[in-house]
Amino acid sequence: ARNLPREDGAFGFTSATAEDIDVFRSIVGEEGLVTDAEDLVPYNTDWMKKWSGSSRVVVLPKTTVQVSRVLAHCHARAIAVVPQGGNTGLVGGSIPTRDEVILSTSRLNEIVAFDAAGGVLTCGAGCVLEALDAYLTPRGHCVPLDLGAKGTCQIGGNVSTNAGGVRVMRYGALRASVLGLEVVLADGTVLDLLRTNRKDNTGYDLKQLFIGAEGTLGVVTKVAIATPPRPTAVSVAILKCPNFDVVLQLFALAKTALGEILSAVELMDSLAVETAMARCPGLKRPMELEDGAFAVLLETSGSCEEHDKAKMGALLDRAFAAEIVDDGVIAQDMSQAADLWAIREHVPVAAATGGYQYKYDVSVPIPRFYELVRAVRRRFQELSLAEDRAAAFGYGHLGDGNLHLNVVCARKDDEVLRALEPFVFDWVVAAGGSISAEHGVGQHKRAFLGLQKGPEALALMAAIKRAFDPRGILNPGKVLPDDPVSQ
Ligand code: FAD
Ligand code: S2G
Ligand code: ZN
Repeated sequence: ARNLPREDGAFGFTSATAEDIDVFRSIVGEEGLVTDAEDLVPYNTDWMKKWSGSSRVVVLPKTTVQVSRVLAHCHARAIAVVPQGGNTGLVGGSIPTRDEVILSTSRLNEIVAFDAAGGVLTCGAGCVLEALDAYLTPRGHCVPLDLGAKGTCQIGGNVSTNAGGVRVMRYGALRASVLGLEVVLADGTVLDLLRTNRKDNTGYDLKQLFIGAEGTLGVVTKVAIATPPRPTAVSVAILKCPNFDVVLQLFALAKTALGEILSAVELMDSLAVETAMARCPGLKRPMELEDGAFAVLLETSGSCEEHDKAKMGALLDRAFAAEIVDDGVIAQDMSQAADLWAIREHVPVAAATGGYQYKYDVSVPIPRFYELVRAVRRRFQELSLAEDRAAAFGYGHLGDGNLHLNVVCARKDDEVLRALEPFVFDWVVAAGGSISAEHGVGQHKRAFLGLQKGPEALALMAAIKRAFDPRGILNPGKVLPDDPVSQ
């Protein structure tokens, strides 16, 4: 049964039939299938409940061979497939656009090896990030990324979105830490790029194409990742700055005074903090923040408690003396450090609590980090969109110029969407930034990719897509502006 060609007339795909599901069952067993309508719901809906699919079957392979056989079957039958990890993505990349088969990596969750000397971890794509960090802790290492979704997101999904998070300042984007991948291509070919060498200059670095490809070029089944030594001394402070100009002064001072031990600089505006405090009970208020003030979370990660504390103390003395900071809290122990981080990590949770949210994860030049929030608020005023209808706030990874602009509304509001898109994307591109910093393109931003990438680049991406996935069955409707493959 072929489903209707897509609205945009592109190549339609075959819907999986009962016979196809029998084939899947013969490959992964009953334990590797979800077909019950109720059980399917969480797989067909994203974390923000903005996108929903109508997949009638989730296949959960346990081995690479099973992934290969499932894909070979789908490829032969022109059945579209959505690879899914922890389903915490925020651009609709892991949700079917129609009734595609969902291939979940959740059962590919074995640790394969850990080389303690080199700090290289090899594991299944379905390993949950937090579980990997827990595995590494007693071994004196840590995963080179940390994000609010760590309890659910999987390393295969992190690789496929080239996830950022709060440790990018220290360890760089995930791309830099991935040493090898095992990937299964759309036709079932197993591509063994699973190497653990830090250096390997032997032809085109093919693994890089899968990092950030959001499931459109292949299914990542194993990952080899460089894991840094776990810092033995971590200190966290939240400081209050009266305005954004002073935030920039604090940032410059922190880089000078803390140097190599500075591991995170996260910014929250007053509305971001107030939204988290109001919607997430149990958070401990760090300080009073009047409108227009900012909270800056600083973290240092080093190997000598005394040395690091002395550096943080010297920074604070200089910041208070220069009146860059007018209030602040330094965590006295790891539990208080966790309390301070909890405020930052709950901002997106608060944004998702109640009502509807419009989210813009963008890279902007650091000096202009907060300008977009002000421009959106001005635009809302011009369009008479009052704050109780559309509240815009800004927070994010100041250290690497990654702003999270969130607009929260009582409900889905097309007038607010029209006010935001393409305004936000045009503004970012004009500022020399990127319309997607770390969350990827997914369904949300594919129509705007042409603002960020020229026709030559888009044509080359389409050529790569056709080379890797000639029938276009992997994650159609995501990333590229139109599905470059048709029968
Ligand atoms: P999914 O959501 O399941 O999938 C993401 C994309 O990757 C989809 O396109 C999917 O098709 C594809 N995919 C998944 N697994 C595979 C695979 N094995 N092979 C091929 N393709 C695959 N992101 C950040 O970068 N930084 C943050 O700070 C951050 N904070 C977050 C905080 C919260 C509270 C939440 C809910 C999300 C946050 N995210 C953040 C977004 C999200 O967690 C990341 O994008 C994460 O990397 C997604 O991992 P996942 O396993 O959930 O992937
Ligand atoms: C973060 C999470 C989601 C958002 O908290 O760093 O990446 O709100 C974000 O953009
Ligand atoms: Zn983020």
